[in-house]
Amino acid sequence: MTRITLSSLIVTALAAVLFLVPASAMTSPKLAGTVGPGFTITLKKGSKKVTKLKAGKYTFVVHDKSPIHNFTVEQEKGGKFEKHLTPTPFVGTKSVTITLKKGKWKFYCSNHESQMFGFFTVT
Ligand SMILES: [Cu+2]
Repeated sequence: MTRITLSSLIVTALAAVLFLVPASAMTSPKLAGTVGPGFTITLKKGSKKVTKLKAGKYTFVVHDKSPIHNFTVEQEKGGKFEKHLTPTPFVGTKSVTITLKKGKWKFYCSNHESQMFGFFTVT
């Protein structure tokens, strides 16, 4: 009887831990990235353009509206990180959670980097 109770407690505790992990990931603030359909790229939090953020986890919800563009995030100063959140032929919406560390960050389309880019600072 005691054994059954203990093991069921352990199972319950494990289940709680397993549920907590995705739950905490889902609570990270959302940033909305949009690229295309023209030669434009933006990153917003709510209705405001992102220029400064506190270090931490953020979920980038990227709306890629063109097969010729991609949405790439790179840490330029303070560390190394580079990731294509959406690849070039992809069209649609993707969510990617990234831990932003202190430094200067850039988001851009790697195919048209000289005209499609923006910066934000993480403090
Ligand atoms: Cu592009």
